[in-house]
Amino acid sequence: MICPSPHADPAASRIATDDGSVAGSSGEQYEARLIDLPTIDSQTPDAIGAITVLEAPPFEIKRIYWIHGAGAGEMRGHHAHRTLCQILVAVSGAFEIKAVTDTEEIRFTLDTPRRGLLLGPGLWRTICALKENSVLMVAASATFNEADYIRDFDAFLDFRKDLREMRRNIGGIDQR
Ligand code: T46
Repeated sequence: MICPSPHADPAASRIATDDGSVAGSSGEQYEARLIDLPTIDSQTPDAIGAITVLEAPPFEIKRIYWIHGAGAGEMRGHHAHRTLCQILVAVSGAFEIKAVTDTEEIRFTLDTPRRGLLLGPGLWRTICALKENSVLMVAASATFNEADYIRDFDAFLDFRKDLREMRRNIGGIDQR
């Protein structure tokens, strides 16, 4: 299943490594990384399946929602968030997530409930279901607020530019 790219792929497009490290080719660090979630597999013949735990995430969870009912190849997202942090988990099926900056696109595949994708603010994202009836659970740092969305790609590029300038102005402490 190939998910269509919402924008022309930036030249530096790359696929996230399995350990989730996502330093871009420009050296920029993104708040987008895969995290292995502790999983307890059944140890006895009478127990079923496994339990995966999302515990003490790096932000306080204010909202949990799940995306379901998408057909294979169908896409959502096409926006960025100004401040929202999220952890995405494909609790069933599989998704491709693209996180886009002004210079790069990083692709993640979520195909196990044992792993989550931590997505910070300031990243344009698209999500694409890779299988029919996949379910994506999202834990978010804030309640729903439309004002936190950037839904226009040019406005997103302006936002990234401002962010970059702000970071430069604070003395290069944070080079992300
Ligand atoms: C994201 C990707 C991964 C609400 O009223 N409350 C909610 O909590 C949510 C999440 C959505 N909505 C409404 C707002 C829109 O009218 O539902 C409609 C679709 O929401 P959104 O544009 O956020 O849907 P997606 O699937 O494009 O994006 C979602 C997340 O919202 C978003 O933060 O990063 O999944």
